[in-house]
Amino acid sequence: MAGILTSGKVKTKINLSKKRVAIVVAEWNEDITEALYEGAVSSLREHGLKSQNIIRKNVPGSFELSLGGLWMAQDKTIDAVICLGCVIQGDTPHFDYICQAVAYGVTEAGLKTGKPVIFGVLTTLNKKQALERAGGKLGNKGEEAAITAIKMMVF
Ligand code: RBF
Repeated sequence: MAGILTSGKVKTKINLSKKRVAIVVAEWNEDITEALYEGAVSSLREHGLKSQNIIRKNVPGSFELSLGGLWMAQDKTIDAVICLGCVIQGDTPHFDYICQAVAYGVTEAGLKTGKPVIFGVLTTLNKKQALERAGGKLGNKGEEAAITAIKMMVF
């Protein structure tokens, strides 16, 4: 099955039936990350990926997405990795350390392996902002992460 990829006004027919994508999901703020995961999977399926070619792995928190993402990107059978997490600001500077580390780690995983490793991590000031971006009024950032993975796979 071929999907249609839209970029600006350009629509491209793509065949992604042989592509394998790993989705690494952080368990912290699980209600949010599950919604991001559902969005990513439905978007990949819409574009023609087979369900058996979408491989899910869990990590405890967003901080662990870097290593989980790297491990999956090192798998020769995987074409792209999507890292999904949600970091919500608390009363301590922990938020900044986690956000900075995961942004750096996800970048590094992609550069080290030469594969798309997508940053699908919400970094919000509160739960409301996260819900709005996980299937709420501002869409689903998991879906957007999946489209980014597809665009990079067909680069
Ligand atoms: N992980 C998240 O994915 N989102 C969070 O909002 C989050 N907040 C945390 C706040 C504190 C104070 C701590 C100690 C950890 C938090 N983590 C969070 C977990 C973090 O990503 C990681 O799993 C742990 O720090 C263990 O390395």
